[in-house]
Amino acid sequence: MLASASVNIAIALGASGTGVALLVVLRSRSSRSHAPEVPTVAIEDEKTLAVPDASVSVVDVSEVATPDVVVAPSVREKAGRTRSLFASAFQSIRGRGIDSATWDELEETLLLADIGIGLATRLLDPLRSAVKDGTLRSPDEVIAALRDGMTAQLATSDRSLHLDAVGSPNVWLFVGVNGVGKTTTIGKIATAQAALGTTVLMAAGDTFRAAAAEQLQVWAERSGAAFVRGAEGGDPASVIYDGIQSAAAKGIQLVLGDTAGRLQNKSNLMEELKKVRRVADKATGVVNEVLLVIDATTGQNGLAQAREFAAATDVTGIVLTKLDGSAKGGIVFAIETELGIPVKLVGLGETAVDLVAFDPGEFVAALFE
Ligand SMILES: Nc1nc2c(ncn2[C@@H]2O[C@H](COP(=O)(O)OP(=O)(O)OP(=O)(O)O)[C@@H](O)[C@H]2O)c(=O)[nH]1
Ligand SMILES: [Mg+2]
Repeated sequence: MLASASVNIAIALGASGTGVALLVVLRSRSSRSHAPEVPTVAIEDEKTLAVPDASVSVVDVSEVATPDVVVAPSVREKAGRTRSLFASAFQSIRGRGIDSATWDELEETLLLADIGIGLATRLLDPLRSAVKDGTLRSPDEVIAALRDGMTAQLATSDRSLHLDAVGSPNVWLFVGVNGVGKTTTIGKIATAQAALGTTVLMAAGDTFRAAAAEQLQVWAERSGAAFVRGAEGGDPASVIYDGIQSAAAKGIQLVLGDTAGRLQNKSNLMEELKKVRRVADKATGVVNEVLLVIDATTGQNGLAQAREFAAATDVTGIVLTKLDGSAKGGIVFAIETELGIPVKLVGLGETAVDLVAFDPGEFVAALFE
């Protein structure tokens, strides 16, 4: 059973206001020789993770193949495409010195990274003036000033995920267009939270396609979360409601609500999400996060999506997925400055540990190294 399983600690995300904590990853029963050596701890209360109920599918984690030992990746390591975009521009500017082409090159780099024209101009104009009046003299000084300017853009957001320790279940809803990574993100978060000792229930509010609930169920099985689903084509809002009520009845702390990325047409999706939110608010829980999932590879399109979803639902934060495969990491700046919505989490791959709390200092540093 779970109590006898040893677990390994890896760096990952947490909640409760800090944004960063430890993730405990269940060790694979067939531990492999290449697995890094890390300290082990034991999970003390297995009962809180296994909650039998007729309407809730509960998974005995001892029967589930758990992921091998893995350390959460870093943005520096995974956001290579955005990093190399900046690196090659800086190399060329340093090699040539400051001239008129410097500004074109910097602007082009910022635009390719999908920072957006408005912010690119706001970042570069003061640097151009500073070079003219002699305040900035060398390429290194210009690059350092750009770095400061970009850091300042991300300075003020509250990036914490709200998880109250006591009271009715915390509800985090996940919204976003199809294929962005909502279901995968829920799986990653459930893994991290369960490992931190939080009891989790997943509610399969994506009733649009049959495979969606099954996909979520696999993640529930992997992470040991309870699971609630409805009929295919059923009412997403009632699935979320049932999930919250089940969690409340069983004392489960966190409900992760999946939603569909598409319906028969787009305007219905927004109406549906509004209804999900209204109904969730009526259940015995507190909706304290509505996380909009955006695929970083879509760049500025993601910004358009964010506008639409933010207008329909009360988005509390962004999960930016697939930063590992995107050169458009600059979308972080565009989202935060244009919409004022904090990027809270970043997806860096497809496995359970490939999700980290967004750390603006680390992100900007990675771009400028
Ligand atoms: N490389 C990479 N792939 C990711 C990441 N997050 C999700 N994916 C992949 O993106 C694909 C779509 O992910 P889903 O979680 O099914 O997306 P969804 O938003 O739930 O999609 P719908 O249910 O169709 O609305 C899957 O193949 C995931 O493995 C990430 O951070 N990096
Ligand atoms: Mg999905």
